[in-house]
Amino acid sequence: MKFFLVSVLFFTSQFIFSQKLNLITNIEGRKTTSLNGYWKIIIDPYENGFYNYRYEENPNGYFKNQKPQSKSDLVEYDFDKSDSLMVPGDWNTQQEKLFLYEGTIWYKKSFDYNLENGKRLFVYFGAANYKAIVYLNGIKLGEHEGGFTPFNFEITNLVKEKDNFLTLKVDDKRSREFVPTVNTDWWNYGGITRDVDLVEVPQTFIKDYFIQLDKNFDNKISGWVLLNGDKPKQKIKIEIPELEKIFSAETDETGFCKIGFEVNPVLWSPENPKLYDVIVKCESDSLKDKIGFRKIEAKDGKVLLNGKPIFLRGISSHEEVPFTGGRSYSKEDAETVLNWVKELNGNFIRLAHYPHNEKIVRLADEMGIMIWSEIPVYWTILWKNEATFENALSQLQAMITRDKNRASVILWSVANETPRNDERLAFLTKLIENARELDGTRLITAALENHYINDSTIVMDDPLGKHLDVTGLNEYLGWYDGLPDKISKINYQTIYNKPIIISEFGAGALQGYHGDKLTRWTEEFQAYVYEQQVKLMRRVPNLSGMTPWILSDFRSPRRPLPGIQDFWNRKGIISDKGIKKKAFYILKDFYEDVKKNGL
Ligand code: GCB
Repeated sequence: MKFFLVSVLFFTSQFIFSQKLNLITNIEGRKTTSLNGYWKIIIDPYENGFYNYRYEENPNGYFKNQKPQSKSDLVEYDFDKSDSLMVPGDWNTQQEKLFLYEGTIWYKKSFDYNLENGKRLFVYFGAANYKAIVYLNGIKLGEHEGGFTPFNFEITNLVKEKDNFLTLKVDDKRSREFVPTVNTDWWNYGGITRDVDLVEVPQTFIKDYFIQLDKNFDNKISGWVLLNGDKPKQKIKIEIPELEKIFSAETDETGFCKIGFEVNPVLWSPENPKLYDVIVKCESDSLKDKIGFRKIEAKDGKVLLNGKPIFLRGISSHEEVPFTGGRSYSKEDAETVLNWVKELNGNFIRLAHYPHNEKIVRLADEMGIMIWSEIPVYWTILWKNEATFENALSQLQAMITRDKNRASVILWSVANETPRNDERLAFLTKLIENARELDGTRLITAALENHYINDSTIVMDDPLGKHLDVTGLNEYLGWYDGLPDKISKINYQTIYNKPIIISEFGAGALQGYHGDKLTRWTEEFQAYVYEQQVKLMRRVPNLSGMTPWILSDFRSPRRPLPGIQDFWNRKGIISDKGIKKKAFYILKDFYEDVKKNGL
């Protein structure tokens, strides 16, 4: 009875999260109509399309898409005569005049849709940076904050057969209370940056499900299914044809049902990234996914994959388009990035510093590359502000909701390089508790900072470490912290019996710039830092993985140095044009050695 109560409480909270977030998952597996392509836009730096001259919300804003009804009518905008931008896509790299723009742009897309009786329709956005207010046919559907997480709205009762218009106010102005806050080391690419889809579902549909290997058993799959609609109580089935498995159950009056059944799957691993077709069925809906089953644990200072210690040979990466720059969203870009990880002899990627698009996560599932996924709780956000916490929490919930069935994701990270203080500890501890409650099958981490106890000893003793499964550590020995010669003089200690991942080290180099190994910005300097760093890695206690900073150069407003940076962070081991620097080969050789001989 007690167990029953605990599990009811646990799964009820999952259900409440899912309802609150209202996010539909596995969009790929559903009937969709893409709204990608050119959208009409109006650049609105003063937000005239939203506020009147008294700075009150205008009920007749641009979202009404008005046209003069007579020759005397005054309408001071016209979407259809305005410019266009490609969706998905950041606006900064599409028009020169928008390169440094931060503010509001209105988007409009017209479409026809023939919705069959008894079906429901949602509009789903992969992401829009930063704040989006969405309207259909002049009526507000809702708002979303956070530039890297998906959101959707139901439009069943608003959609017409002809001439619908979807309007969005997208605003990427930075603000102190946002997540991230005003100061980041990456470009604030604005716009509708990921796919937009119309998603058609039956009256009662499978909204979400969690189907993963049970963390306590190797031969049990457990989780839950959640239906949404007017007939929530239904018979459901989970089928895994290749394992000749059919599991049946029934949802309750809230559409929720817990699942659990025995199976013997081939376990997912980088060497054999086995995915199974999994079919989730209810009486009114059916949905297919491809899911891998694996177990990830942290024990005695080691990370274990399927019960065996594994070293995470990784690299960090921003969501920047390879070869040209701009916010990346496509499967082709994801392929380039993950193939580079493979070429490095890697098996792991840190998707920094925010949730990346779903395509790269799904591709990593197929290619056998493990993922560290994180939310943009970066540097110094407003730890005491309730709204900032709610915002961070909803980004965490959305990240977990979208990717919780992906075997590749092994780590959820709640923060990067945050200062040690009580407010931050309280804030992050609450996030960690929430992450565990939503997904007990993965490890929780955060990228922490170096703490010296004398000139040559650094100790991992951040109080947050107590609450994490894996302690991430960013260090810049040889770059911000001394010259490369210093690296060999440093030793690490930890007060935690937990795995350490060196989540960043690095050095900047302009590809093609050569000199001696102590001349900054040369490939030789960067290579020297890598040579010394890989030696240091062998001396870090409990080292279970590393993700040096960073795979490719990426745009950053903090990096103005003419002729060298030109607004690019040059710590990539691959240039912004896709050319490998010397350091790439040092890391590649190190990973080859670790792969063969261990650390
Ligand atoms: C860091 C940050 C990362 C920066 C990097 C740098 O510690 O975590 O976002 O880009 O340093 O290049 O300075």
